[in-house]
Amino acid sequence: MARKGLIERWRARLPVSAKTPLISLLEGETPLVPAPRLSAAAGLPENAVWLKVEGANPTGSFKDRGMTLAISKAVEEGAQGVICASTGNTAASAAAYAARAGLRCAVLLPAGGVAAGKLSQSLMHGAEVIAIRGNFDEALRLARLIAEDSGWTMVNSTNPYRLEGQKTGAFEIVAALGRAPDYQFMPVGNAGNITAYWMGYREAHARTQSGLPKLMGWQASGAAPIVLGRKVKNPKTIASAIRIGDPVSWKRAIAARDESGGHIGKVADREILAAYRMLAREEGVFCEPSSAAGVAGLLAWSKAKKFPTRNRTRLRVVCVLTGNGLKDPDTPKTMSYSLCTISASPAALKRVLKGGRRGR
Ligand code: AN7
Repeated sequence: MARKGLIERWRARLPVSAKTPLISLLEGETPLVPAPRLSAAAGLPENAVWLKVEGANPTGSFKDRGMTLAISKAVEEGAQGVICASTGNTAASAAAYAARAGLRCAVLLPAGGVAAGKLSQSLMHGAEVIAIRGNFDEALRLARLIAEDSGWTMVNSTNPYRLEGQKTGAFEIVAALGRAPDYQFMPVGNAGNITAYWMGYREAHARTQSGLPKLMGWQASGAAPIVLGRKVKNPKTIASAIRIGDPVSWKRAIAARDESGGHIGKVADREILAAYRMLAREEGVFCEPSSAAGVAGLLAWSKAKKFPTRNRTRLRVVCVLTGNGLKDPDTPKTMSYSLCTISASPAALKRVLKGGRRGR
């Protein structure tokens, strides 16, 4: 069957009409991959944990789900250009979909705070890339201020179409598992995605009684405003995508947490990097550090013995891996890995290979 973009696939459940132009790069329908080794590491049955690999979207992150709708509606409404502040992935996605639509696109990035791949994407797609001497929260305030009185359409998650598009992740998971999972672990930055998934799961449940997961959101310890209950002025974490101190969807994330009976917690950078490496080495899935925050949360939750012990054979747990590991080529270089340079001779190569495989 020919691949469809997500607006076409879920048209009846999205705010579009026959007049809405379709700006699509055939996003969505990302793989839901079983994770037997992660299941075992979490002390759960082999078939419990599944990875929603959002890095398989056209620009390499979940942001494409919201952007196809936000840019399509911006074109329908006659926008001249779109603007966003971003820790990188929103910018990369906005730049690509705006290029596709022939719209101007301005992206405001925290100077020095964006992974190299994401910056390259925004530049290559022809966005007007503006580095702000400040953090993401300051860049977002600036973008909102300017957008209000200058006719640029905001495509941050303050734009309701972004969350409408992102809710389709929940529809796909329900379709793949035949029901909602019992738990969903995911990173939380601006808190748009956890809000969108809760909308999606509730809508799916209203139609087909598919059940509702407990939503388990994870912030980095140095950037955990929702956990601390106060804004964080200088958020710090190696996971630059979720280096956010004043999330836009703060209240709605708390509602999603409480209505679902879930939890929003924090994990240390050390735990994030351990999960990032574990997924790459043992599951063969390379996500970006921020995406690994949700997996670190899963491992912390199981270590604290918080999963019920009954009915484990039916337990289904989804981790949303929000972005592709290739976005961030620099973080792996800060970790130990095996790279040796030898002369181009068979003897030298044999000597290296005789050492045997280095352990995990
Ligand atoms: C890989 O691109 O905020 O809680 O400006 O890139 O919905 O914000 C990115 C966030 C998780 C957090 N994982 O999602 C941006 C931006 C990755 C991300 C998040 C982001 P939200």
